[in-house]
Amino acid sequence: MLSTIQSKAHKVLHVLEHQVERVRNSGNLPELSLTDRLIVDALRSEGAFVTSLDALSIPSTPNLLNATERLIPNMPPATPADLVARPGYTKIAAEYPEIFLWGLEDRLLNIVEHYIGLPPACIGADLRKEIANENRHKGSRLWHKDSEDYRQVKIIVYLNDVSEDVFAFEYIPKRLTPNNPFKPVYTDEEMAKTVPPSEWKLCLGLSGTVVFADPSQIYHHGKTPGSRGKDRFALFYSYTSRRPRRLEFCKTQFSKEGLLILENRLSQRQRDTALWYL
Ligand SMILES: O=C(O)CCC(=O)C(=O)O
Ligand SMILES: [Fe+2]
Repeated sequence: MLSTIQSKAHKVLHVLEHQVERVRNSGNLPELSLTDRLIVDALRSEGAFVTSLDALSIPSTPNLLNATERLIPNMPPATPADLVARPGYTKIAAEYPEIFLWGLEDRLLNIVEHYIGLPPACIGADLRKEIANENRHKGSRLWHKDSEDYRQVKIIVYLNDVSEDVFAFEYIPKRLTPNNPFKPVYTDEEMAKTVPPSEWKLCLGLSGTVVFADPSQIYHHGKTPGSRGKDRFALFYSYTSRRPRRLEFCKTQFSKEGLLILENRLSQRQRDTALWYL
């Protein structure tokens, strides 16, 4: 009983500390262009924003695409559960550093910092091949919210065209997202009883489509088109604050060794963002 009260008090205190830190940091936020401000505003109101690599025009995008073209033919096979294949964070940092460096571009960090309200931590940079099959009830294929921090940003970059018959990111807009602390995950059938499918937002788009989302604020999942559909290749960049709600969970998403390989190529801000807990 006492420990439950203590743990609740600890959580409330942590939330308050975040709020105070956000107010303190509000005078230090970097400049944002009008278009980047639109992304931050959409994250606040809708919980997500869809754009493209072309529209973003990040300087290192050609290096990123060059690296993903080299990596995709060398992806490991899917996991035994046949859900997702990923090369591993250390491999990305060591052999395809351009992938990680893209996620540390100043423009992206500015957007993330404005939204989170605090200097960001990059807790993962990942290339995933999601396998199209009938398995709808495992891991991130179930509707869920991420729980690493109170505010998070995920940047998802599609590396193949994603139409109705391809694995895709789907979310519930923030104003409709269920808020039941006792129900962490929903199947499609359960979600349909709570939010009508006509309100679900399926993110489709050509290769190079970029989705910004706060996965801690909106219910979302990876929608499999079934075994007759097509797999999806996508990059996933993940950001939290540097004092996240679940520190241990954040630390395990990126290998220390992988990050240290890159240390000498990073600016001070990038180092603080990538090596925040070392
Ligand atoms: O695969 C997807 O589109 C969703 C993955 C997901 O839920 C996440 O990365 O938080
Ligand atoms: Fe998620």
